[in-house]
Amino acid sequence: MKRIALVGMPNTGKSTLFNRLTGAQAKVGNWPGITVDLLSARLLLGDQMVQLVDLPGIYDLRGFSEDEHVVTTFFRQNRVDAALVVLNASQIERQLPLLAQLSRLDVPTVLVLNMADEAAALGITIDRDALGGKLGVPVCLISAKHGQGMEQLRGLMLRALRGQVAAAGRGQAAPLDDDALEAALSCAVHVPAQASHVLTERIDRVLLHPWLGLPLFFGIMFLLFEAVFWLGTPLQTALAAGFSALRTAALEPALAGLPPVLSGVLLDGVYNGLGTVASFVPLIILFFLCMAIVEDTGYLSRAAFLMDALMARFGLDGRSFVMILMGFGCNVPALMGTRVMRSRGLRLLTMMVIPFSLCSARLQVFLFFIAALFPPRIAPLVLFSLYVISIAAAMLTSLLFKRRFVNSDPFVLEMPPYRFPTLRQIGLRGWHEVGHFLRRATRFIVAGVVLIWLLTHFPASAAPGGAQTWAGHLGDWLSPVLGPLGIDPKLTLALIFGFVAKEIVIGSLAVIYAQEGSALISTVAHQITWVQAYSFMLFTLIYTPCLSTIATIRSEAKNRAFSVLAVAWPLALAWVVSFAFYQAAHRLWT
Ligand SMILES: Nc1nc2c(ncn2[C@@H]2O[C@H](COP(=O)(O)OP(=O)(O)OP(=O)(O)O)[C@@H](O)[C@H]2O)c(=O)[nH]1
Ligand SMILES: [Mg+2]
Repeated sequence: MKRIALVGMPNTGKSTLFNRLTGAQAKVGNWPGITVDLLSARLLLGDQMVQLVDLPGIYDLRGFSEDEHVVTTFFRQNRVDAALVVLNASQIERQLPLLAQLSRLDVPTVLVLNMADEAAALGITIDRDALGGKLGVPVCLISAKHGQGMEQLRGLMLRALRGQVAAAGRGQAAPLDDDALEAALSCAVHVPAQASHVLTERIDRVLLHPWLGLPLFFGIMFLLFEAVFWLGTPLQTALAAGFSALRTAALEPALAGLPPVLSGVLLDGVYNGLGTVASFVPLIILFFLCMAIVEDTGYLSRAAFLMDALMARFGLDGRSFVMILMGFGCNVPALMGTRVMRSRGLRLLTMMVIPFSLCSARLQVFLFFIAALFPPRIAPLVLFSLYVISIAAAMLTSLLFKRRFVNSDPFVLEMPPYRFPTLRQIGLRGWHEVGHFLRRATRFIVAGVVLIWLLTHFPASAAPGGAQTWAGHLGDWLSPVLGPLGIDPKLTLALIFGFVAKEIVIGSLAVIYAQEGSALISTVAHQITWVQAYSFMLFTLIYTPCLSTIATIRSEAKNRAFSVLAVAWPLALAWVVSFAFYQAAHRLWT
């Protein structure tokens, strides 16, 4: 199968184009460095199937970041039949030198000028034919986001595959040096003297205000979180009630004929576990929609800018802060996002702090315990305190380790204009994230929950869930370590499984207590105190987020000692923090 690659600078819309051409769902966002790995999908071009490959954005073919490495390795190891060089039409003067560099690859090239809509709005005019003539490659002007110019692009892709297109720099006599680029630009491109994004500048005058900027940023984030819970919590309660009703009305009668062991596994294990997790889906959807909006509009880059100076004191930079924010959704993509960093020290330090970000899976655990043990009036405050501790743990860690992992890369931030995501983009993104959450949740939960059911019900002679079961023994065995934190054997079991993925914690509690929904909440409320619950939440917040995080750290850092440190340090910190809290609070309040 013929192969076409998408190359270009970061944030020029390669993934948007990739999605538009192939119908795939690559992640898109208004932040340089969203794509960090190769992605490929097939598309029908004329009468042949072609493989299209989306690559991470690069500034330079000779660069040293992991992203650039991915791209150069790709070209070295794969036969590529044509390259689409995607540039931002409104920054063509700055981005065109990349085309000259790519001429070294010696593959038939089509120059794709994306974001034609923005260029037009800025009054930039580009004479395609003249530009193509000067550069010796065909040029097309498109808008991947809105779908303009796709037919023409497909036509050029076909021509490139038929060998009717030259490699960049081979189409004419003169080499593509600075003079040639200069000549091409001056005859084909007209940029008005004042080409600036007026709206973006106006908004930034407020949002990047020297002393209003940061308070506004935290205010906006706070309001977004409030909105998520205000809308999401009633939905979650309704869904949980629905699942319980379904169980009593339909499932229990239907399974009544089965042997008790089997109906136990199915109802108390699989159904309770999945139902309890599924009821959190509306909250998770809302949460990711908010993240998508913050990311897609370009506000993330402003966050990086606003926090850069403060983060530097902790040995990090503005990009690390953005990765920490992304980690609030899921730690894994945030860890991979560190590939844009050129300094290895900075990258490792950032990877060390990202796992403290309170991700959506942990959020689900906290919402459950907060609903069980704290009055609604102070619930938002309790949750807020956990976010504060999440950031504090990250900052403490970077302070402690910044001398070991030194940042050697002063970075220049690109500030993209504000872009408003289309409904299609938001929908795709939300769908993608929820699919990811559900796939993870079901994969881990079904296996985990069945295992926990077995552990809490065997040997058959023991009372279910009692001290004589295997689970009881396991809890006892760890009680010298976790007892001083107020974490009882039942919670211990949930923590052990939570090591695999936090999505299992609530599902496993449903099995351990043989309850679900509101009944589970009230059982937990009767069996533990709020001090124990908070201690448990602290531990859950700080220790290893999940196996996937560890695996990602291992594969990204490519260093065993670092991976061990990245697991051991949070475990130790979690123990110390929970211990200190429990011992103090326990004496004061109970
Ligand atoms: N106005 C406008 N915005 C676009 C267009 N194409 C993409 N965008 C926006 O540009 C931003 C970057 O898009 P991506 O597709 O993630 O860019 P990328 O080149 O894959 O970026 P990296 O993966 O970081 O290298 C997103 O906010 C898109 O919505 C376009 O034609 N017009
Ligand atoms: Mg991309």
